[in-house]
Amino acid sequence: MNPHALRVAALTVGEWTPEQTAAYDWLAGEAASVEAVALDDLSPSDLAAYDVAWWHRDRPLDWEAFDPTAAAPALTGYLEDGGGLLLTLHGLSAVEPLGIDSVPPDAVGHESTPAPSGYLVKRVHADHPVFEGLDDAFHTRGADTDTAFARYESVVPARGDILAAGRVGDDSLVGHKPLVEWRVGTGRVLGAGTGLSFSNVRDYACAATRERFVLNCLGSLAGPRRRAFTDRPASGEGFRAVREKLATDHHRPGYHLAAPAGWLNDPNGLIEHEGTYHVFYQYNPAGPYHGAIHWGHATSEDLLSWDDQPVALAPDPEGPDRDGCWSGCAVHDDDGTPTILYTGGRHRRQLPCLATATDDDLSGWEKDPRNPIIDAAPSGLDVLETDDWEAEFRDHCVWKQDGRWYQIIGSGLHGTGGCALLYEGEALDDWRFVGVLHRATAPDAGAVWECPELLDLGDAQLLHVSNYDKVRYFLGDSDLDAPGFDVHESGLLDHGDFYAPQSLATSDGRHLMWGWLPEARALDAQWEAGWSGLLSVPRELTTEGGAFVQRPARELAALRDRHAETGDLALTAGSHRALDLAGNRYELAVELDREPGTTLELGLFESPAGSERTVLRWTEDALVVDRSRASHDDRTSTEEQRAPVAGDSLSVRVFVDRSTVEVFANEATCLTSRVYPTRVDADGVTLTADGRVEGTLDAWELRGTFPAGQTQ
Ligand code: DQQ
Repeated sequence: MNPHALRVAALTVGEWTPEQTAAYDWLAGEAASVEAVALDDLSPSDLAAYDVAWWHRDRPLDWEAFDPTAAAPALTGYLEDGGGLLLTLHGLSAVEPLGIDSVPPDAVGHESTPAPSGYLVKRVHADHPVFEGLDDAFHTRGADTDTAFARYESVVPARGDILAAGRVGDDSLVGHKPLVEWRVGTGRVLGAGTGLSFSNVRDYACAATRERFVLNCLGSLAGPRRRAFTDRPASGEGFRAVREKLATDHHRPGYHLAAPAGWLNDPNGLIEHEGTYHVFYQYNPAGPYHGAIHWGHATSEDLLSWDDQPVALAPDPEGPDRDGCWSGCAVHDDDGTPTILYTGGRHRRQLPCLATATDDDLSGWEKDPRNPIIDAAPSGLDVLETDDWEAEFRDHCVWKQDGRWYQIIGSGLHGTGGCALLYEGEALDDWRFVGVLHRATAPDAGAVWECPELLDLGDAQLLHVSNYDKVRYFLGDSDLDAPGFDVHESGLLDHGDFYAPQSLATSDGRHLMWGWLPEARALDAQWEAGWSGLLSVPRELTTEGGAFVQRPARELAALRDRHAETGDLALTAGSHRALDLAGNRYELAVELDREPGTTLELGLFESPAGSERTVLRWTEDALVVDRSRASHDDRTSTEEQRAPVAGDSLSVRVFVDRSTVEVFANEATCLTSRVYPTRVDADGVTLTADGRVEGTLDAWELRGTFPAGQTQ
């Protein structure tokens, strides 16, 4: 709306401060009218004559002294009828007492920064009118300017959209959440908690940006052209709108599960319930970085197409999970009710918490009022204490055996390294520590074991743990009475970008595993992309003839679309073959024999001139992913990845999906890689060899499985 036509109610409690006087006086020179309206005894009709209300407050409000009983319903009524409210600096703290959000900002005070400060725009909100005419990162306040502030840091609002993070100089403060938008009826509330001083101005470039930004806020709140978009949707249509925002990104996966936007890490709570598969995942709605962890949720009938569901678990500002709902699992309890056991984080404690499903869609979860259900890490053990945590003690794998419940929890022991702690119980809320099921022995086993999981594969049991770097597996037999794990074989589940996997026990008796495929690019590249992390394709885990087998889940065959290549493959020294594939969404299946001493190269993500190219190389004793020329973007990893393979015969399946490559060699050795060619046309695939290679080759283009957010 034209700022010069704005009629603004300047909200106030008591006398205007010099800062309020400066702000409202400035606005009086820009808008049609600015009139003081006292909040103390506001009545519903008081705001009817205004296009927008602004509460700029540079002093903390004493809610003991100010009773919002009149103001709250009057403001709510005004908003529900389409009004607009801007809350700046400490005004942002009013969202809770005014009934706009149950979670108020947790960081309030005064600050001054050594460099200019302001806001860093969140990708999915880049087209929001508050950012009209502004850069993706903009400074509203000069260096060394003491100003009041209020923002969300450790917590996130329960329902507001976070539009931007913080910025100081060239540093991105992604964990700061100073700019939030709420919908109330047809009205809107904007909270802008930092970098807005009108009385203490020394940097005039910042002042001009600040004025533009505040006028944008007021104009967009007042105008009739309200943006319907939210990145915290509750319906399929809402999720589609979020995915559409990222649709032009040629690195977004087409058949892998990524969050609608924002951050995803570990898969959690995998469960089949009444014929539907449920995948939950560690999710941050505030942006594409790890923080304020919620449980995202997606469902599938076929393990291929996923439907986004509303967030299942959110941190409770009053609860033991205030700082995050960390990893855990889901089981059917003794009555058949789906139940989640997860790790709640608060300050320096991480402890087990329970939640029970309240519906069969698994969309409603009731947290147990007795949480945490285990009060502390076992006292008789020297459990590792770190700067962050009183005890490293998290992540859960729960199962029932011979009428008793068991669980293992990830931990670490001082001086020894990672371990999996065994508990047993009569019920899911009643646990007794039994002992250490298994602990690190090799020096590279890691200081802490995260996300331990124990699976019964029939011939043997599989214990796997994530050791901050890789996922180490042990094949053997567990003893749950005199706790221990007899290891027959051990290794890595994957030699590349694959972490914190979890498995689903399907009703047809299979173990399907998904891992988190983290980004292999810098945090600012992730912020720009607007999303981070995806889940692997599901892997079927078995033992055959005593050997551990990992192969792509059989369901994946249904993704095959155009059968682009089939038949014999014969290469000789120096020969070169380009495959008939395009679009970086495909599967290759190759069976090969080679003349000893031959190296074979599979070129992936090749640009037309070859300046960008990722190479999967079969060397004498390994499969190697060479990313040294994978991307012109120097914020992406060039690290070489290597998985051992022996002999001169190789059976390999490769799944490529836009920025991922997953290699299954000889149904046992996996190598997952993230790559980010800058060019959309970097989709060439070639084979070259320096000796004789013979075999068969099949290649299929794969269909995408998300209804929206697809680059075609
Ligand atoms: N991720 C979770 C933790 C777990 C780690 C936090 C592994 O529970 O230990 O997001 O990636």
